[in-house]
Amino acid sequence: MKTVALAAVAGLVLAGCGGGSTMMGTTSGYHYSTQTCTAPASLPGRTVSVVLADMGMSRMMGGTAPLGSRMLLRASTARVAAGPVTIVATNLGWRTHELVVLPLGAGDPVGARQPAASGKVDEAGSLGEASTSCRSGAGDGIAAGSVGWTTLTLAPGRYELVCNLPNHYADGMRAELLVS
Ligand SMILES: [Cu+2]
Repeated sequence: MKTVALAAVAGLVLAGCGGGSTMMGTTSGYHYSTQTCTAPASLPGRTVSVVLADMGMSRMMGGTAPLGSRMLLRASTARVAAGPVTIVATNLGWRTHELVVLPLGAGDPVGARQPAASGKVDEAGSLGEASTSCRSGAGDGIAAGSVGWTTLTLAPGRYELVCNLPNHYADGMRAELLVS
């Protein structure tokens, strides 16, 4: 079930990229790492699968990502029922990524947060994050090829799923999640 959802998201990603890349390819599309771990088969609540990826980079590129790097964050669904939700974030890119759930005010567009000089956006009001490899909860980030997850109880409202590593938000790693 989870694999099917992930494949569907990956399909979206490839379509959005205009094709030309294969699941394992690095030639012209987003990089897809070989997965080193998976989330548990049974997780509480509804599951939202999120793919984290980047392109135009290589394993040799460390440090802070420059502005203008091409990255993406895609969720398997844009809407989920209120209550317990487990967000499973799979990092298919070269770089380390993370998934933070921030509240989004009524009328606030996705992607409008202003990053500080650090390249990060304010995490005030954060509902939680998946930012550790092969485990649940917060940590130093989800390594390339790894999966992180977190279970949250979400009230109805709008949320923004973001990767808040320096410059990643500005580089496109954000998506709306509507909870109803
Ligand atoms: Cu990121």
